[in-house]
Amino acid sequence: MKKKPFSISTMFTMFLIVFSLGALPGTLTAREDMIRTDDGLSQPKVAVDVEYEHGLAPVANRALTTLFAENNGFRGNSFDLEATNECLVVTGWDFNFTNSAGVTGDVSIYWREGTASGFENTAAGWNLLGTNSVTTAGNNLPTHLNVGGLKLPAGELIGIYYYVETYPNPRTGYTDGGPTLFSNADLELTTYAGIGTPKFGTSFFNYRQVNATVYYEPCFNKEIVSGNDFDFNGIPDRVVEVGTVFFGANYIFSINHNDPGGPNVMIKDIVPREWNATFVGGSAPCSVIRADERRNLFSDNFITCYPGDYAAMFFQAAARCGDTPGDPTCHPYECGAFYLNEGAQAWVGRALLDQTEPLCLAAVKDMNGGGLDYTGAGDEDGDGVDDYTEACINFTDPCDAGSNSPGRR
Ligand SMILES: [Ca+2]
Ligand SMILES: [Ca+2]
Ligand SMILES: [Ca+2]
Ligand SMILES: [Ca+2]
Repeated sequence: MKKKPFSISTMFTMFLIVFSLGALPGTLTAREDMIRTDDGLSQPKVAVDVEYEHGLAPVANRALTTLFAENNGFRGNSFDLEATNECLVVTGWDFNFTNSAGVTGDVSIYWREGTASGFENTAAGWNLLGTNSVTTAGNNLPTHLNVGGLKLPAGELIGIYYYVETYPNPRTGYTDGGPTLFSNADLELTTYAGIGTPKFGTSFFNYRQVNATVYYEPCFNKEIVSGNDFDFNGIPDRVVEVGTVFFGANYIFSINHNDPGGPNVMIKDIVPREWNATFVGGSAPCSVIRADERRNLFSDNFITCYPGDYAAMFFQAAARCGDTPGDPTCHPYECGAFYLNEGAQAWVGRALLDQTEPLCLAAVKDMNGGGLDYTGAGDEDGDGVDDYTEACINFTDPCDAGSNSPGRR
């Protein structure tokens, strides 16, 4: 199973952000009368004083915006994307077109492995993500391009190149300068060139900052949404104390599956019998066959879901440790990884496509006094590696500085 560092707290924060994407009003101010542009289409810059809002077009997606303040323009732009923590799927884009509202035209978007910079003048290595028509919203306003399905594996640089096929209807607006890095907790965007005519020709302009919003969601992951919060910081704890009867907790976890254009899949997951698992909502039909200890028909809770292109599914797992006193699933008894359950799996037909990380807590003891750091950032054994990384990522003992022996798994 592939292991990678990830941050439950970060993901949880982003979860909240999903539901708080609101309108962010801004004001565009007047500029000089005429500006010489890359395509020679100097436009009289009449004074603009427009109240605008962005964040309106998308729904419950996560998003990263550069800027919407063009002073130049032509066919398109090149830029790079990198998902910093976890695999993401781009679900759509906004770009800036300098035309007045209501102009229609076609825009193509390409991607490549590695940076876009320096590859604007060759078609080699570029893949067409899609071509779609847009209807302009007006200059310095976001115009949506409904082309999605681009996967951004964590830590991999993906170059982007977009091109207006029907220029000057519409005409891309961009901003001189760069390269500029824009980022949030999930995603980094580095601006590069303005694109001229023809496609992948020698007419490109360094540097020009793309005016864009990128909308995205997690690829396929499972994460704790709520659970024990012994440090009252509003974030589910990533640490549990060894020797405590710590459950009695209700955990809610989510499974996201986003693969637009991919095959229809079935999601399978298993929650151990020591929990009562229930489906508590989401955008995909799911069923849970619950463990029934009394009749002993099933040894575990079996979860199956049938997501479409985009789905977020939520489950509650309520420990029933009182039924099974002494069960190690409910009572972490030594330091190391403590799994709530294993990873979810995506299936198509009989083939396993993908698997999420298991839900892992770091079981630790208070070795250095002062109690535990429930965020996982503590270092009880003082070996320089934090408790969560040791237990859940490196599989070393978070309570032993002197050896690399694995903790409990
Ligand atoms: Ca907490
Ligand atoms: Ca401590
Ligand atoms: Ca440590
Ligand atoms: Ca250690």
